[in-house]
Amino acid sequence: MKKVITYGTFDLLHRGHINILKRAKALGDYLVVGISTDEFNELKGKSSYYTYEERKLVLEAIRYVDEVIPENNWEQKKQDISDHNINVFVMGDDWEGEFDVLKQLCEVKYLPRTEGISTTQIKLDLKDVK
Ligand code: C2G
Repeated sequence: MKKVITYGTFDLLHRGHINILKRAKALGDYLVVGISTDEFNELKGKSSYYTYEERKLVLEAIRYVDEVIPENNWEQKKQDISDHNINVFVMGDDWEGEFDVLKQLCEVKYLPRTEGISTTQIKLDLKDVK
């Protein structure tokens, strides 16, 4: 079984998230998603609208996602890859090159981001809605 992993906050889920989850799953048979905890989000300088539990509930309902694990820090990826016997690590290409160190352990793929949508933009757009 070919196992894929990806990580993210996945707040206010949108088609950009769905696209990368769908394409990540297509690279193997089983997709593990490391979803950022609220505490790690703060470390990332992000505050999510939905809590970790809410974001986890949503992710687990997506047909492309087989397992959701917490992402607590930047350092856990190597351990996750070995613990879960991961063959492919996937991220959007806004992270191009950032995780090449993981090439020692598995395939590393950066997939093109979906243009024209982001959680930040959704929040900004909603601010103007009366
Ligand atoms: N993404 C995308 N297209 C968009 C928006 C996001 O392909 N329009 C991808 C990102 O590239 C990322 C994933 O969706 O691979 C999740 O995006 P975020 O929730 O914004 O996650 P991020 O803050 O990039 O956290 O350790 C890695 C970090 O946890 C990644």
